[in-house]
Amino acid sequence: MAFPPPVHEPHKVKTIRPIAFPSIEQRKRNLAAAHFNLFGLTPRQVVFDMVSYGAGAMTQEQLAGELVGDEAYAGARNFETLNAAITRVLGQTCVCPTHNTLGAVKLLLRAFARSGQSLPSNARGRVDLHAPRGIEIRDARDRTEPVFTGNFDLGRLAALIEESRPPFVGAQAFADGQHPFSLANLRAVRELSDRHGLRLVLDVSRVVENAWYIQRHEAGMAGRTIAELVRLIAKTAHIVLMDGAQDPRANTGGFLATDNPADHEHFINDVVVFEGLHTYGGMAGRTMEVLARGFDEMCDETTVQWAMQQTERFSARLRDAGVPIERGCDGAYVKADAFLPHAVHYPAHALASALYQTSGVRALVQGLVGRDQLLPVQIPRLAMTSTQLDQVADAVIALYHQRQHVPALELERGGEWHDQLRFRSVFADLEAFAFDCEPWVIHTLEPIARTTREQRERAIVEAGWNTFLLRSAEVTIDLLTDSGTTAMSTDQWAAYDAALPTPATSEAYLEFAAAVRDAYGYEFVLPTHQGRAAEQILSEVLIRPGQIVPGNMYFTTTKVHQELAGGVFVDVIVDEAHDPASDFRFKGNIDLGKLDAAVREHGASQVAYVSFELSVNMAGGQPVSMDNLREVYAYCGARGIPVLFDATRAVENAYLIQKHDARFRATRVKDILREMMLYGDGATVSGKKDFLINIGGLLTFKDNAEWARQAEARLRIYEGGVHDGGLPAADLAAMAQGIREMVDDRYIRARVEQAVRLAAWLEAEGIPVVEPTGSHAVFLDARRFLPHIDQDEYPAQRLAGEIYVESGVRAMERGNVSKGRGPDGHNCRPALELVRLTLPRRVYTDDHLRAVADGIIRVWRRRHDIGGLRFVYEPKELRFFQGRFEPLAAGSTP
Ligand code: P61
Repeated sequence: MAFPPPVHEPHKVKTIRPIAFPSIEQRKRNLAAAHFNLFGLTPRQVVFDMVSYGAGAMTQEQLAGELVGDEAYAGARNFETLNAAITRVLGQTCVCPTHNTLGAVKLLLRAFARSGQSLPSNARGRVDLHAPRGIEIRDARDRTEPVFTGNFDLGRLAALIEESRPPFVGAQAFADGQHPFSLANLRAVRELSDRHGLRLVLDVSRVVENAWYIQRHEAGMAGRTIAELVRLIAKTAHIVLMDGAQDPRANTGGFLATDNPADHEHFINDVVVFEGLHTYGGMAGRTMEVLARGFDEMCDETTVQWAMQQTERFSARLRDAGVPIERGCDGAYVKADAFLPHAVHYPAHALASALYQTSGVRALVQGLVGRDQLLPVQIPRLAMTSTQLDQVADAVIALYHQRQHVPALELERGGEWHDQLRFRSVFADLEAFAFDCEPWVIHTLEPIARTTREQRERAIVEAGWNTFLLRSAEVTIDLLTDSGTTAMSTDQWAAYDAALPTPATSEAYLEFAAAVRDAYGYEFVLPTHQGRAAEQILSEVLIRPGQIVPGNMYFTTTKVHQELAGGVFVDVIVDEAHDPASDFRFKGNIDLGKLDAAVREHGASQVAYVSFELSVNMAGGQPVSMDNLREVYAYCGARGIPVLFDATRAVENAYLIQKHDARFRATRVKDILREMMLYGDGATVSGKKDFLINIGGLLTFKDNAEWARQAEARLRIYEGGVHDGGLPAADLAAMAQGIREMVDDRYIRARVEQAVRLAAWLEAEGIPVVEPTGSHAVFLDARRFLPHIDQDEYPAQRLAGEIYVESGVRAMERGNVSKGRGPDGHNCRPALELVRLTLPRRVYTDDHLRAVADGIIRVWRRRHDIGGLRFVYEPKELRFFQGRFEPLAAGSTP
């Protein structure tokens, strides 16, 4: 094979669409209301909508294109862009735009065909459009061809042409979604058409999939790129037409294109009657931009390989389980009559209803009634993860195992088209299928860097072996941080766009304050531009110079602000937190003995507050238990010591309580969080984590009006208005929506369990990671990974660099370099010498993370050849950000 299959998506997730998960009771009600015809269901009533048409994910370039539609009536620049893209990709120079593919078919038939004629074709799907016009489609497909099942039977085609003198020959790339042709056959069809003076009209809506098939299976084509093949296919026809909602991943749009100006003239004179002007054809300017960008992107080799591999894997999973299917270029087409032999009438509807009842998956029966008994289970292009697709396949398989219980449907109201049908039925006792996957589908995606090892070797040297100094354009999978790297949801973007700006009080602020009060139960809400700003204000309000601030392990910015306010940080975290091999479940806990000792030594009045971080970052994302929260609060309450949370990752902590504390297993994360917050007097939050946003922070107090007053006084001079904290209303609105989304049980489970899976893959190879897996990251223990490197030669820093060189994955050192030097000028040599692989929220799939694991496993296998580093440039403060190093050879340690 010329192109090895990619092991993960060549893109990451940019924005997501949340999925609804209707309960089985809701699904039954919905089914009854829709008369057992899934056409009547809306997307919010389904879990996965398995249709490819217009449901694909866009790239960020396409999304940007939506906003550059000039929406001119005449001579739109967007049409020029589209025309150029079509010419570049397909080759045809004369383009006639249409509102969608139906518009293109309409113009084509008006130009060349009339009622009573017949058309030879390799596709039956188009029957739906031709039969009502009195034009008959004559099947010319070669039924004996095993591989290129969309090939024309040339003898039959010749006979049909002789017999009925058709107006043109109609061909479809990947006909009906199931039947690809070979280039050789298409060329033979062209020759035959030319010989008879007929045009070959080709529907290229799924040309990319057909090109992939040719690349894979046609002799001599393996070395051709998808782009080359697409052009060869398109240039074989006299006229091409396309559905913009297929390969170019627009949500509508279409066109006819040709090199023949006379044919083009036909189309553009008719387009004004039915579609719009010849320079927009019934499309919005933005649609033309999305389409044009989709054209340029659709032949991207790796993306095509990835999408087709997903399709193959999906079909194979079903076929291996015995489910009767036909291959589809965009999914699997289930043979409903073989699946449900006892449902004689409308088996596809019976199957679709049962699948929806058991799992919430919608597969749609469309078009004219009576064509075939196939139920297409199509994959929306690039919108789903492999984990999700595996589970959709499993849902179909689970139904297959209980197929004899699926009831037949009784026709209540007939019709010619599937959308008209209504049925009556009963609900059988079918076992439900429960999804456990990302509760979103991909809305937009962002291409990621593809680099060679040589490029990465150069990049790491240029970055002085410091991953902070790598350019993101050089990074394939970026696990530097989960801070501000979230993929926002479409609901967040909607709120962002709708927010009204003002330097006074915005609705967005009121929404934000309401969301915070609902999530935490605290009264006073002060927005800040990010977490460290809240930390500064809190420290200034609560710390008197000379006071101590006991806390469960330091965080860099938190400690800096406590010290700037004159406080002294005292670490009171449990000892287990410093031992990466200890599997104690709640390593974030405060050791009450240590806390009591500090209070006794300094006196309660000398304790500013207890700084209580949830899901402790520097310890490895380790949670605090509910009991510990309660005990610390009771202890402090009795002594008049305030408890202030760093609630940056409080939701993740709440999830780990739900998972590991049997008493909370059935409690929603939202309720656990509320209970946790009872045991504190206020909190700072870096919103860039839990809140699912890219910028923002929060300072909040439970009920202390005086603290709030003092904090507001500082907010005005440091940050912005008291009702915006320096954030635009738009960001506040997105943050308010993020706060509502963060406590969704499915979301937080999917997020934290991703880290658990990554850690398990590494541990299976014996790679030392911090136990137990934390909430937001997997931490590699560099001391045990590279035991031959002295800590003063920075094993974690080197390991992060090696991981980048090996795999293009960026991680962060959290060890000797980060901790810095003590007052005596020596390195602190902290107990934890770690590399953090931090997981951004909703951005990477399990396939990305599998590739991360495989890369680290390769480093592990050559670990003995890896040496340390030495500083060549060392800043005084926070040296980990800007420091530069050079490598030492393995074994050079004195
Ligand atoms: C991170 F290398 N965290 O984990 P701000 N509290 C907590 C945080 O995790 C946190 C902040 C407060 C980052 C970014 C970061 O030395 C570093 O919104 C528990 O970033 O101001 C931030 O919130 C500060 C990375 C920060 C660092 C400082 O990647």
